[in-house]
Amino acid sequence: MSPDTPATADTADKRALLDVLERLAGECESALGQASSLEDVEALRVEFLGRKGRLAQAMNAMAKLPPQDKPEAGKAANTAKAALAALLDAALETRKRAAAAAAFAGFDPTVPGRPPLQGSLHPVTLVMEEVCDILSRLGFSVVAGPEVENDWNNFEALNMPPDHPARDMQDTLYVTESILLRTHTSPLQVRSMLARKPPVAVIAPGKVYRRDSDLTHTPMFHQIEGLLVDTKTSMSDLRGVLAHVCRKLFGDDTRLRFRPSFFPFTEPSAEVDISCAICKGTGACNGTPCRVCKTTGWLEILGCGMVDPGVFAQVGYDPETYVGWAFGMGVERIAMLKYGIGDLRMFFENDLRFLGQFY
Ligand code: 2NM
Repeated sequence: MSPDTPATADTADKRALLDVLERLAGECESALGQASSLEDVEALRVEFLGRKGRLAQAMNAMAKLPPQDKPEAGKAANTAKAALAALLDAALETRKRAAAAAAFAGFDPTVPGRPPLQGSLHPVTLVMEEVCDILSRLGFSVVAGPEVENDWNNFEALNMPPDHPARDMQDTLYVTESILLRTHTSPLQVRSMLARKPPVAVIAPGKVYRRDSDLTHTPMFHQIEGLLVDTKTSMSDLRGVLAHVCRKLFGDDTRLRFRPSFFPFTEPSAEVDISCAICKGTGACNGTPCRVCKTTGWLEILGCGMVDPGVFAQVGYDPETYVGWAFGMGVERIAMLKYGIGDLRMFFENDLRFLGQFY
């Protein structure tokens, strides 16, 4: 259109629309100059390119132009749209870069990383592994089995028929009349005898459950029991094995003392004390009374005995042919003595400051 062409209503409309389209990019650019955030840029994209935005409004006006004006206006609209899109995309990109740079401001990639927290074994686990290791080297096999047991494996086979008074001291959680949480690991020895022919030498570590809860008892604790059955063995073999285990655990100078005791599944039975690992059996440390052994010089550490012939009869071993011995110890108690832990509750509080101290 030359400047001297007379302005009709139609050409004025076209001129006005082309002016609007030509100004859009410039206006968007100056508005972007004030837009500092990603959200500001997005708002401008809606304002200029949105479905009801300023470009869309201009396109609506274009619909009213006479047909011969539409191609020129359409071209100008496309040019404006491309220019707006380029401006907004570029603005978005620079804001994103700035945000990323700000997020890394003050970040020093040469600073060494924080070391991950390294786990450690629970002192109860450590003692169980150590005792199993010591006895494995002597030829014992380590056995495992269910914590939910039947009455026969837990009591009857071990000379504790229904109503036997020894059951009172081992009350536990019953699942049914005859299914219960095992009160000791002895059912593992019963299972081993049923599954194997003598000679049998097994060691049974694991969790056990009793209705007991005070400063020195928890409803769940850990035991390790050992069993040896052969045609010829005696209490002196038992004593030799236990002396070896105790000296490995507490030091070569550890002395042992056997006291007569009673268990339903052994006869004779004994309780074993070791010389106090803290005061070396003297009852005092640097002139002050030993708190660990309460000045006696001895620490009770396990129970043991010759397997009662009645137990052999229950598992189908001929009591005239076979003899055997067994022992059992509480793992928490051993761990307390070995590591000098004063309070049983520490084992179950899961305080990492405590648990991280054992290797
Ligand atoms: C103990 C003390 C004495 C023991 C006995 C048996 C079995 F199955 F052979 F009869 N297992 N464990 C036993 C003997 C356990 O714990 C203090």
